[in-house]
Amino acid sequence: MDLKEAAQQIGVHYQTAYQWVRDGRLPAVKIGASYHVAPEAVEKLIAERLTPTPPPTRAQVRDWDSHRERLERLLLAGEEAGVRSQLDRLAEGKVPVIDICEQLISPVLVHIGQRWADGELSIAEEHRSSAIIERSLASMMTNPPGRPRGTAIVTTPPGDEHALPATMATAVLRNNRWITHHLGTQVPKTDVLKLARDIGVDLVILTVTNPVAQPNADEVAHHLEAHGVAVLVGGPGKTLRQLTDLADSAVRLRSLEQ
Ligand code: B12
Repeated sequence: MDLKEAAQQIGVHYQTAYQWVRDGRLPAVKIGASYHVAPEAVEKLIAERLTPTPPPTRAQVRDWDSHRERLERLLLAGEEAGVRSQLDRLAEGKVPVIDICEQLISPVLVHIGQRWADGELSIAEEHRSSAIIERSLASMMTNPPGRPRGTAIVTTPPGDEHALPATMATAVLRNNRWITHHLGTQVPKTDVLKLARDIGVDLVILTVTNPVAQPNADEVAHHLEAHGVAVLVGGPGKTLRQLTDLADSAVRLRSLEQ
């Protein structure tokens, strides 16, 4: 069958199937100007996508409390090198990025936010801490080798300037072998839709931290869903574990529906 038919059977956009041909995941032969795929290769790929991947070996941290205290102290002292080495050492010790985000970075940010709201910390101290975390997260944007679980866009809805939770979502998805297009914050819904279609993503993730932006997130989600794009909307207090579970389920469900 040709690549367009193969993409339809697998339940992905043509561009995604094309990408898989390019990176060798979907064997194909080029006849003239178009690619052709054996039906067995398509069936094998569908079966692979339906099989849950075993969780990687994870290192455990016994004392998150002392890590949190240390991170908060370093952030509030503006000691960026110390923050980097604390986070890098955890990552090099095979602590999963999701644990580093959920057990360490998020609770410390929540605590700093609370201390700012209570008037105990200045805006400058909060901003400096957030900026250090933003730069430190860059080293966690790794894509482990292996078959990608799917392709996603991550952004925030208009009205939500909180970039860090979206960056954490991207880091965790990439670490979970999702091909992730990170758009930063506040992209208009028409532009998200156009990119989602151009790339042929499986999912759009809208991270919401500012509750005021929740209706905007719902509006963007309705717009995308009305055009056949699957969306996951976050919210304050929702976890990265929920995000990865929902993302994997969404792709599995889509494959079953095809
Ligand atoms: C840093 C910060 C900022 C920075 C952001 C910088 C940056 N580069 O991101 C700046 C200065 C821009 C900022 C601005 C504001 N902020 Co602010 N900010 C914070 C702070 C301290 C940390 C935010 C953060 O990263 N949280 C990360 C984690 C901890 O939050 P989380 O919601 O649990 O995130 C998880 C989920 O989102 C999940 N996830 C991600 N994507 C997805 C997707 C799906 C589908 C799922 C299931 C899950 C999921 O993963 C995340 C990580 O675990 C918080 C404190 C806090 N409690 O969060 C305040 C906080 C969010 N901000 C607050 C406020 C009030 C504001 C401002 C209105 C302040 C002002 N007067 O200007 C503005 C709003 C700007 C706007 N229009 O959005 C309040 C919100 C209060 C409320 N509930 O209404 C908070 C809670 C502070 C407080 N204690 O009062 N802020």
